[in-house]
Amino acid sequence: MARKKVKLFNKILVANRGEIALRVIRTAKEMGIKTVAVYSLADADSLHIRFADEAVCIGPAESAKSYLNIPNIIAAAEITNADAIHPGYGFLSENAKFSKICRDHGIKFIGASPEHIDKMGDKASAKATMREAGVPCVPGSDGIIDSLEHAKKTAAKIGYPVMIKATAGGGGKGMRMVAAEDLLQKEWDSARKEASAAFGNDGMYMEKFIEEPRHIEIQVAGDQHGNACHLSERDCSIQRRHQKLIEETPSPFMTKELRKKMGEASIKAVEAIRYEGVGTIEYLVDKHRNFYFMEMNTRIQVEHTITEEVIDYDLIKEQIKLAAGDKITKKEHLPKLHAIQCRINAEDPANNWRPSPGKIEVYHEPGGHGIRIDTHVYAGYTIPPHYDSMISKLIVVAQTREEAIAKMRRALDEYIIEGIKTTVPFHIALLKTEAFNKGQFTTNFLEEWDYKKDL
Ligand code: MV4
Repeated sequence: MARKKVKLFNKILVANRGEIALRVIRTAKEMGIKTVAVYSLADADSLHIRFADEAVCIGPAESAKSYLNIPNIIAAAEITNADAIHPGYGFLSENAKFSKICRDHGIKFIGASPEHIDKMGDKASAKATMREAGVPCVPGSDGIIDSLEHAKKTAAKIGYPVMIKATAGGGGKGMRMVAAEDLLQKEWDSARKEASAAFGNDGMYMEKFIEEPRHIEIQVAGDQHGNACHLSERDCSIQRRHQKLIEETPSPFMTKELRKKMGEASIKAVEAIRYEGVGTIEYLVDKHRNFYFMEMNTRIQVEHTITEEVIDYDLIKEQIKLAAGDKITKKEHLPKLHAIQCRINAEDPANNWRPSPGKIEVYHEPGGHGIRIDTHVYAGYTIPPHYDSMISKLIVVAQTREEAIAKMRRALDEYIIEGIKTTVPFHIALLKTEAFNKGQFTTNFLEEWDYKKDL
């Protein structure tokens, strides 16, 4: 993807934990770049500390006092003489203030600029920017709606059902479907209250409600010279409460023509804002294969792995090279294989997905051709209760979708994790469903399938 020789960094501080911290450390090591791990007191036994060249404790278990503690992280970078910081995903990865503070300290933030984070973080203005760039968007309000009256007028114009969304939102918070006008006031008030409490910003916008959509996202990258490329799609339609559970590429719904259109729209988006680094453009795709811009993620994502497997690029390596000034020379990268990722969470799907932290007593990973596991856990490891419940990503790659599904089933059967509850039984059941095997699913899949009886 990026191809010119550039001066790389000497030392990268990884401002994250868990599998993604390890993921970044591994690539940095292969590139001959030194690494610094930071950790909270709850993570003293974590592998990212063992595999990094240096490690600095940045605070107590609570994220707010450690992995979100900007002064302590900057101090750790200065003490260790790190010239770049990789934020991973979550935590400070899309924090404009942190990106700016890194810049002000002469530390390269291997992520988006504060300007790009701000521009895409406000969803109504991100949408306006994308529409301007010629990216298809869901019909709806022109920006923020300032009153209930204005909301009523807009909804009458676009037609029910409508979706009201918080401009500071994303990931579904402060979002409401409204089926008819008599329900508008109630949903309007409750969505605004929720947005105000969650983000301190109750700005709302409105869209036509897209029924039974798919969530298909395009991996993109931009360099510091104005060039952009896309690396095809990922289908992330199967989610629970806006948490992705399984991702695959290519999407079983994709066609050559649609990929070309979505890829070209995504390149236009990156070029229009002169985005630098790796990112993802999320779309809703309706049953007629119309696609609509939803959001842009200005970070490396959990599911970047499946793109790596089918395009044959190390995206963390490309991200580091782009941050160092490397040039993009090829605009379009098409999938050569089929990859699927199951997120293994320490949660009990039979018990309302209750978190299940604790000690892993027995641990055995599947192996063999086409299997990849990205994880920080091991036998005897204790999962702390303070953080995200994802403990492992099981990724398979094969020539066809059918072979990838067969391989994933075999791998899930071999995956032994005892002492805690995990989402492994859920994935085993999911891979038996007719809908998944036929590739016929939408974002409503989990509401329609009574998975508890199949666990
Ligand atoms: C929508 C939509 C239907 N119509 N917008 C959910 C999270 C946020 N990123 C946007 N979301 C949606 N926006 C319109 N106009 C349905 C969803 C949605 C959804 C989207 C992707 C993946 C899973 C989802 C689950 C429920 C709702």
